[in-house]
Amino acid sequence: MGCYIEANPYSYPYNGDLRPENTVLIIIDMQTDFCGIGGYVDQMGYDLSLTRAPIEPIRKLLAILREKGFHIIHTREGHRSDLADLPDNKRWRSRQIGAGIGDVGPCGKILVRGEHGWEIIPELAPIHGETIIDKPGKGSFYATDLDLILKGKGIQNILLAGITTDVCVHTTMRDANDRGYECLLLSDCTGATDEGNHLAALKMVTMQGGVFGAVADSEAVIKAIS
Ligand code: C5J
Repeated sequence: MGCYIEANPYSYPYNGDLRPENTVLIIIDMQTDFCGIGGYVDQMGYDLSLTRAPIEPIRKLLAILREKGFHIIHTREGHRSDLADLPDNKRWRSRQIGAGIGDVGPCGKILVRGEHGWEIIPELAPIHGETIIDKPGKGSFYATDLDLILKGKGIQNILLAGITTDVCVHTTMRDANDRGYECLLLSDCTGATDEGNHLAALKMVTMQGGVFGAVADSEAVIKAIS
């Protein structure tokens, strides 16, 4: 008998093989730049309550998964201080909306490694032994060693949390799915800069029998593993 999480459109994981040894929670980009006052998202003028909404649900789930020995990985989007890994068009677009990546803002240089805005928020800070992936792009696999690390740990199942649902979380989920990982998007542990986009991103996953995996909330995960 396997262990399944009640999810949409199917009970996750597809094969019922859900164990701390083969399952990771990936928490994507819970950085001040994406959910803190004066950060990148705030500078662009978006509603911070939307990207802050997942903080409490993630904090609760994280404590339980840590206690049960699940793998935990955190990611941070950010660029080298000399901006050598920042494409010109990414910088240009961010300047169009008044939050130029690499430019100085209230939290230091926007989306630059080592700056205050780039740090993971204290509520969800990684603890000793947890892997941190620094990525220059939206996806967590692009120009990182994430796949190598997941393979080395024997990971089959990925639970996805973090921000933003429609950008970095989705890009990571789609790529992970193509690589054969069994993915679950956590609806209350993710958030976007637009509520409609958040809901659309959740819905997209559930098409075609679960085209990128499945969707569930954190309570369903807690219930299944308790
Ligand atoms: C964005 C992200 N939205 N972490 N990054 O630019 O989703």
